[in-house]
Amino acid sequence: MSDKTPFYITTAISYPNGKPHIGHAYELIATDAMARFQRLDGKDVFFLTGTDEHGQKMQQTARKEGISPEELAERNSNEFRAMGKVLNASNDDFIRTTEPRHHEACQIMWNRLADNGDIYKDSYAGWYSVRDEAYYAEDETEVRDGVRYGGQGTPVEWVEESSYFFKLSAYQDRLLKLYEEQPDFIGPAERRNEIISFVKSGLKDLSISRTTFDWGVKVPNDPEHVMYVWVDALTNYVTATGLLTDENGPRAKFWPADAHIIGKDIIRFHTVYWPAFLMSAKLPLPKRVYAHGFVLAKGGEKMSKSLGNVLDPFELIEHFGLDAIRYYLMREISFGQDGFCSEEAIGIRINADLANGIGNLASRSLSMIVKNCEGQIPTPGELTEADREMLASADALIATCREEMGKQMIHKALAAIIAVVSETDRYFAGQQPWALKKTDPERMGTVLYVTAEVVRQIAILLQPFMPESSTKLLNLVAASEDARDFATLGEVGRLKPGTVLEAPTPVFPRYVAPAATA
Ligand code: ME8
Repeated sequence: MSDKTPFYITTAISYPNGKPHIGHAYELIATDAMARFQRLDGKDVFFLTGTDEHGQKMQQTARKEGISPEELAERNSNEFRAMGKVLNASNDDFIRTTEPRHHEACQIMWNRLADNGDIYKDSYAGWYSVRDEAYYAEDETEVRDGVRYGGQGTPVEWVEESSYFFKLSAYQDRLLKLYEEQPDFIGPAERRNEIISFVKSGLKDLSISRTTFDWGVKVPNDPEHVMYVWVDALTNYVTATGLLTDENGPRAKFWPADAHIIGKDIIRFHTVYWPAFLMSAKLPLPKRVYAHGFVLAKGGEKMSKSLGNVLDPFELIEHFGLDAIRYYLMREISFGQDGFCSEEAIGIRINADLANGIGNLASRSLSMIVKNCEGQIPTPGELTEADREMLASADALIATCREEMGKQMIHKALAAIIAVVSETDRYFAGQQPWALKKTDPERMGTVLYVTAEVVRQIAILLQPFMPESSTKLLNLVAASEDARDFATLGEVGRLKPGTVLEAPTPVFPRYVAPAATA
């Protein structure tokens, strides 16, 4: 048994009705960075992602393609799994909602809600959006050019059928109390306010089963009904811990989740329905639901096939390299806001921060050590005020990063790290170690030692965001394999004088845009 604190983090599970796009990649990279951060910080991490394979949208897409929903799910779920590998995602499990473990967990969940007296049978008549897999009240829809659209701008259809209902209306006060007592439950704050006013405006009971199609988890003892896909989808987070089938199982300790990372379009499902289901099932609630923004094409347009502005994550990675893309998305877009992605912006950002920033700093300082200090980390002499300040800035970074990552402010953690890179550049330029070579070699050694030590700490801190490149940087400063986690930051892990360094090879090549073709 590990005595480390458990930390459970999830992405949304994606609909495999098509191939993964940049939005899916963005969410997985961000969640991966948070999971890696906590692992390096000594937590026992369980990081889950997967695919949401049931529902009408899947069934309709399969029909259009002339294949079965099983085939569609299998084919595209594999694409999502493959994307995880390409992105170097460190997820510990990949859940598919078509797996037997999940069907079993959903039925247990359903029975718990029923045992609590929260499920009744009636008939449903109302608007449904297959694209959103969501019910909309009449006043949440509008008619344009003869077509009725739901809240998120997708077409709705009239549905009338026998249905089980969940007594969501009975949870209004308990939900408002939750948002009040656990103010961190929903982030960012704007989203929290939206949800509070939505819940205050009144909750209706929720239709939670369908009879007009059969691609879903069967309702216990009434196989004509399949569960509403969101009941099934949300339950995945508990399924994967095994808690519902074996409360002493190896992963049961991970429930409740520390953070569900999702996009802003599905916040209502996660912060209204999900806590209500969990309250009804008498299960603890997740600690936080954080909604990130959308990745938009250049100019702020929504990406769409018809506009021809869809950015393919696989092509971007092919072109720029994985860590460059991971870095760009995490650094450039404020996590929680919408952001843009364009090839031009990626090129500018990675050259400024990576090639000219940390890459250049590492190669200049380390190649000077290799050339002028007999290839060994020099022994520092007495530290000046400037040296101490420089080291203090590097030593202070972990506290800032912990604080920012604890609030999902990924971009701020990265900005803090890059600010220290710039500070080190100024320090290095100001100390002029190349001039000290003749006048005061001992002092040159001290400056190079301080710079290399900052590079070590920055490389350690960059690991969650750019795992491969940071490993290369850590190899350049000859950090031993077992001294790369956050416990080695600061004074305790200082570089050892006398450690032999190899001549540095470039870690972040400068990006040169291909010449425009006429
Ligand atoms: O919503 N930018 O699946 P999904 C950033 N199956 N994020 C985006 C995005 C974009 N352009 N487009 C989508 C579902 N996303 C459900 C979830 S969870 C129990 C069930 C995000 O494939 C979106 O917000 O439509 C969501 O968090 C995730 O990608 C999967 O979207």
